[in-house]
Order: sequence, then C-alpha cells, then structure tokens
Amino acid sequence: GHKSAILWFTGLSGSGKSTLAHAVEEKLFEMGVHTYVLDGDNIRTGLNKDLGFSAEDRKENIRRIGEVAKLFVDAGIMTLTAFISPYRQDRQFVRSLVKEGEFIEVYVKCPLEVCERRDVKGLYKKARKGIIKNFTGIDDPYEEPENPEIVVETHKESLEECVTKIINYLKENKYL
Ligand code: GGZ
Repeated sequence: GHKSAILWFTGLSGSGKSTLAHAVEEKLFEMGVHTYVLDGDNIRTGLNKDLGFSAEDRKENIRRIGEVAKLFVDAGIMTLTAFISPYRQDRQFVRSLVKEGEFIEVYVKCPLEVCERRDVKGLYKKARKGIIKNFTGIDDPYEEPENPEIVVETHKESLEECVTKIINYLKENKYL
C-alpha cells in the first residue's frame, strides 16, 4: 500500500511542471500506485473555464483545485497538480486544507530566461508584445516557495533525474 498525498508542482509557465508530473505518474503507475494528474488541460477547460488570470481568478483557480485534490486524496489516490500557483498565500491555503504530510510542494525551478527561450506555446513572445497581459514572470508576479519539500531545477537536471528525486523523497518519507 501507499500513503496518498498531493504532489503540488509550482513554477513558471514552461518550467516543466506538467511534463514532470506526467513522468512521475508513469513511474508511480509502474509501481502499482493509483494516481491522477490535475493540470490546465483537464481543469481550466472544464471546472474552471469561467476563470481568467487576474490575482482573484488565480486564487479561486487554486482554491477549487485544492478542494478537488483533497477529495482525490481522501479516495486514496496519489494526486499530482501542475499549476503555476504564483501566490504563496494560495499555496499555503491548499496546504492548510489537508492533513500534515498530505501536501508536498515541489518547486519546479527554472530561470525566466530559460522558460522564455523554450516558449513552447509562443505565449512569452505575445506577453512581451503586450498581446497577453498579466503574464506570470513578465508583468505579473511569481512568488518563489520558501520551504518547499522538494526543489527540482529543470535547466540543470534531466527529466529522469527530477523524477528520481521525487520518487526517492516519497520512499524516504514512507509514502511508498
Ligand atoms: C500565466 C497564462 C496566462 C497568464 C494564459 N499568465 O504554458 P501554459 O500556458 O500551458 O501554462 C500557462 C497556463 C497557466 O495556468 P495555471 O492555471 O497554471 O495558472 S495559475 O496557477 O496562475 O492560475 C499558460 C497559460 O495558462 N496562460 N494566460 N496571463 N499563464
């Protein structure tokens, strides 16, 4: 058996949160752990399609995701979430929703210039031109985690190394 929890990935757009969450999920699946990934693809297109990117909407986005993730954890599922979640207070709120040890903050650290160079969806370019406003890292804040359980540096460590670091944390702390 395993102890379920929320693996909360936070970081800039293009830092690799979603890719990493899915890679960790695959590893957990091989180990027979029941998992679910919440990310923009299944949340911002459905439950939260009424929300945009103002500070207020981001806060509500994270609040709902936290409540949903809590339900998944209650159902015994290892829940991985991949959202920028730029505000410390909003992440702290989710931490306070669940029991001690059920919120594992993973800071997906990557310099802005690297994320911007990757620009997978061309959004940074649009943000620089002012076509997209309030873009995290450009004209909107990202508050770095102060005491994350795990930090991965996607510009220095390979995907494989990042996955191993997270799996090792889960083993060392008796989640697996
Ligand atoms: C940041 C934005 C914005 C603005 C659209 N700021 O690379 P992506 O495309 O897939 O990841 C970004 C995603 C962020 O949604 P989240 O739900 O993770 O954000 S938050 O936690 O802050 O609520 C990006 C896209 O949506 N996107 N406009 N203005 N990212």
